[in-house]
Formats: sequence, C-alpha cells, structure tokens
Amino acid sequence: MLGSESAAAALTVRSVTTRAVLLPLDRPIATRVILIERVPLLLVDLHTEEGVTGRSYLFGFDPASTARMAEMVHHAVDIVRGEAVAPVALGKRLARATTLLGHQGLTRIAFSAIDMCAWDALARALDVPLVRLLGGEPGRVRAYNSNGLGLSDPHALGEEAAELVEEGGFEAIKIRLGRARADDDLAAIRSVRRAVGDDIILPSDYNQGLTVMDAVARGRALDDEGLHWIEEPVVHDDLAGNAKVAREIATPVQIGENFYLPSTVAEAVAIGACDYLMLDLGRIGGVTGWMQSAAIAAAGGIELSTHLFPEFSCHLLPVTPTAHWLEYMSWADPILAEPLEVRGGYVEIPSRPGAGIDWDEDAVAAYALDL
Ligand code: SMN
Ligand code: MG
Repeated sequence: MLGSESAAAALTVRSVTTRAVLLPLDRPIATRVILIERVPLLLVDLHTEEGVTGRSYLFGFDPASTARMAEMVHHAVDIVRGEAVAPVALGKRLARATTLLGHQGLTRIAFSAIDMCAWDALARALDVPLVRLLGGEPGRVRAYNSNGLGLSDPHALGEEAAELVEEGGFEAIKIRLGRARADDDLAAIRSVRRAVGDDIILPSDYNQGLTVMDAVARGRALDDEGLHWIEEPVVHDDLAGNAKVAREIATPVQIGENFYLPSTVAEAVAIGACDYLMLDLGRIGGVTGWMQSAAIAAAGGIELSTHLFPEFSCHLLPVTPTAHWLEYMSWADPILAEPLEVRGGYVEIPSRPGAGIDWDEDAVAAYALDL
C-alpha cells in the first residue's frame, strides 16, 4: 500500500489548460471602488504525465486582466514543465526564475493558481480530500454570507439582508460601506440591523475607499454600531495608515486580501497594521503561501479568515491555528459540477479527492469568455 501511495504521489508537470468564463452575479455588488455585475474566472487545469489533473480557478477582475493572468500561468508552467509536482519546490523554482520580473502582482497570482492545482493533483492522486493531505480533519467550517449587500439604497438593504441570512441559515453577513455621505452608511447598517436583529454578526468592508483621516472619523462614528470588523478602510499597501486607523478606532480592522507575500503578513503583524487578517489563496501563493502566512498570523495571535475561493479555502481553515471565518459566496456555482453545500451557516468541506473542484463542462461552454 505504501509503495502504491508513493508512486501515486510522484507526479510530473506536463501542461496546463486555461479557459475563461464570465459569470453573472445573482446579486451584483457595488463597492466603493468597483461595481461587480459579472465575474470573469480563469479556470486552470494542470495536467501531469501520470494522467492526474489538478484544478483551480482565479478571480480575473476584468476580461483584460484575466487574459494577462492566463499568459502568466502558461509562462510559469513553461518554466516548470517536466518537474515533480512538489508545490513547495515548484514555488521556489518559480520565484527564482522570475526574481527580476518581480515576486508580487501577476507573477504571484499565476503561481498561486499553479500551487493550488499542484496540491489538488497530489490529493487526488492519494485519493484523499485536500484537508486530509494537509493534516486536518474533514468536517465543516463556519462561514459568513458575502453575497450582496453592496452600496445600494440604504433603505432597501434590510430585505436583502434577511434573504442572505435565510438562504444558508447564516449567522453572519457582510455589508459594504463607503457611500458618499457617512449618514447613508449608518442608515444602511441600521436598516440591516432592523431586518436581521442584533444577534446576526455583521462584518463590513470599505474596499480601500477612504483616506486615513476619513477612515478614523467614519470608523469612530460607527464604533457603537456593533460591527464585527471594518475591512480595508484605506488602500491595502499603506500598512502604516491601516495601523493608525486600527489604533484610533474601537472596531477591529481587518486587512490582507490584497497581500501577495507572507513577508507582508509578517510586516503587518509587526507594526500592528490590523486586528484581524484575511488572505486570498489566489494572491498569497496558494496553499503553500497560506500555510506559511497562517503560521505568522498565529505567532502574532491574529485570527485569520479566508477571502474568495470558498471551495478551496474551506480545506485550509481546519489547518489554520487561528482560524476565524470562511468568506462564502456562490459566484463560481454556475460552472461547478458540485457547488459547496451550506447548512446552518456552515460550509461542508467536500469529501471528494482533492479540493473537490470539477467543471460542469456544458456550463463552461455556455459562459465561455474569449480572451
Ligand atoms: C471583494 C473582493 C473582490 C471582489 C468583490 C468584493 C471584497 C470582499 O473586498 O472582501 O469580499
Ligand atoms: Mg474585502
């Protein structure tokens, strides 16, 4: 048995297929910085010589950016073609090969996808769910519903909030903030509270939209509203500015979804840039980057939540020492053969081999986006 397992895990990078889809959102989200009505996803299939395929996807932001991501994924796979599917080793090789191009941005996004596919392929080859391969126990993880609640009419938000709680038995939902008038944000929060009650946990997100001084003023004005956290009050790479906001307001500050490197996580922890951390598998370096960052967050005693990619991220929270919340959204559901199941506010970690992502090929064809 041991012999066959080691053989199964000995995979070799062969090639990659990338395809883009453009998916309509049931609930378009207006944020402070961008209106999201449709999400482009880049579907990545990493093929091995042994016939096992690892799968993941990237959130492409917009069609032109998605095309650049696809080019970078192909470039990266050209670099590691013929090498062992050993994610940590592949990551080191890719970082060395692109050290002049740079370790952040597009390169890191492409590496993140390859890392996720590599881990998925290994778990499939070993016939175990990813969470098992990582040393965790299958089961379920606590999630908040991140669909909807954009910057729409404050008074109409209550109804949407009640639906969002209802649709998965969620005990937490996230509200976007950053309307031109701070009073309208307050009205939105109060309208949601009236609809769902005081027991529902309510994180919020400014999507990097404020200046540091505005964030302090607006944050203080909301300190008695019981928000679970205020996310990205200011631009993500102003760590000192985020630290100032975190010092000056009582509500916990949550940042990190736009971080690319574990070293940035270390810096944020060191200077007290936030109270909570949230990392994105598609930027932080996939599973490998997550594990490295999770250790840093744990050393700093900071609770860590996931950003986007709920299908993949649910496997990571059980192996995260300071696991906090899974961000749930149903955006990828239309093209997944088996979308995540949510019950009573918990996401069930798929028990299929790998991360559990397989494409509904008819849907992929129907939503295809030509890059
Ligand atoms: C977000 C990120 C990416 C796209 C839409 C919304 C938001 C979140 O920052 O945290 O969900
Ligand atoms: Mg956010």
